Amino acid sequence: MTKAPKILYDCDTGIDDAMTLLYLASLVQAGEAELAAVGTVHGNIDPMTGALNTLRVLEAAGIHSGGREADGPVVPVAVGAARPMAQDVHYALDWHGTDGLGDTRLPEPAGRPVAEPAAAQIVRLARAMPGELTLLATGPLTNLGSALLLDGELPSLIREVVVMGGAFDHPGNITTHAEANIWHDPEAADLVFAADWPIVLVPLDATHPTAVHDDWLDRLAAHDTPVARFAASILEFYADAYTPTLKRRGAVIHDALAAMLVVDPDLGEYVQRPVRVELRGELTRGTTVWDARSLPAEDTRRPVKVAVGSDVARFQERLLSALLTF
Ligand SMILES: [Ca+2]
Repeated sequence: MTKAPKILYDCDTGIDDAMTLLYLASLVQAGEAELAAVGTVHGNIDPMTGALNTLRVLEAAGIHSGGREADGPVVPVAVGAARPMAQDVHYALDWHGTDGLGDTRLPEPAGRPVAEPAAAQIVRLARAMPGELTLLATGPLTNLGSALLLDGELPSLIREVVVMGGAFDHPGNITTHAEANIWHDPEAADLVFAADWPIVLVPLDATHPTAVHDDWLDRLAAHDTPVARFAASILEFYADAYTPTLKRRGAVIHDALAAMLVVDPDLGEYVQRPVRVELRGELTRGTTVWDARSLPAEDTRRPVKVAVGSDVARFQERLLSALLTF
C-alpha cells in the first residue's frame, strides 16, 4: 500500500461516484488516505446536484463539510464546470436516476458547497501542498482541464493524476468506441493527457471485468446498517440499468477501481503509452487512442500508465469490506 495519499476527488455524483465516496470515507476513517477536498462537474448530473449528493454521501459516512456539524474529518465540496468546453452538456439520468442517486430522493444535506469553483480549488490546494496532492477524477475532465488553463505550472505541483475514463480494446459505453467521461468533454480530456504530469488512466478495459453480481449485491443488502442500506438501494437502481448490458443482474462500479488503484497500485496491470483523444471523428469523437505498435512511439507526449486489468476478486472483496465497516 502507498502511504496515506492526499486525495482531491473530482466527480459527478452519480451512483458509482457515491460508492467511491463511501470507499474513500472508509480509507479516511482507517487512516489509509486523506481526502483534501471534493469538486464536482457536469456528467452523470448537473454539478450542483452532484455536490449536494456528495455532501449527502459524505455525511452518511460521518464526514462533514464544516460548520456546526463538524465533528470528525472536514472535507470541503466545491461546485465545478456546468458544461463541457466545446459541446453541449448531456446527463446520464437513465443510469443514475433523475436525482443522480437512483431516485432515492434523500433529504437535503446539512452542509453546503463552498463558494470557490472546483477548478480554482484544485489550483489553490496544489499551490498550498506542492507535490503532495493526488487528483482522482471519475467524471468528465472539464475541471482538471480548466485548472490547467488557470495555472500553467499545475502539472509540476501535482503528485499524480488518476482518471477513470476511456476505452481501448473494449467497446465504448456511450458510443461504439467512446467511454462516457471522455466523450462528455473530449477537449478537456485531451488537455489532461497532453500535460506533463504522471497519469494513471483506468479505462473500461480494466473496469468492466470488475462487475459485481447477485452474490455480492446480496451480501451487501444483508448488512443492516444505514450506509449498507443506502449503498444497496442505489445499486439496485444501477443494477436494473446494467442488466441488459451484462446479460445478467449486476453493476460495474467503475469509479471505485480508480480509487483503489490510488492506494494500492499493485492491484492493477498496466501498459505505458501516449494517449490522445479523437476530437474530430464523425463516428469516433471522444474516443481514446493509444499507439500500440511495436515500433518506438512517434508520439512525443509523456506516456500514460493505462490499467488494462486488475485483481477482480481482491477489488470486489475489499470494496465490500469497506462498505461493511460503517
Ligand atoms: Ca463518475
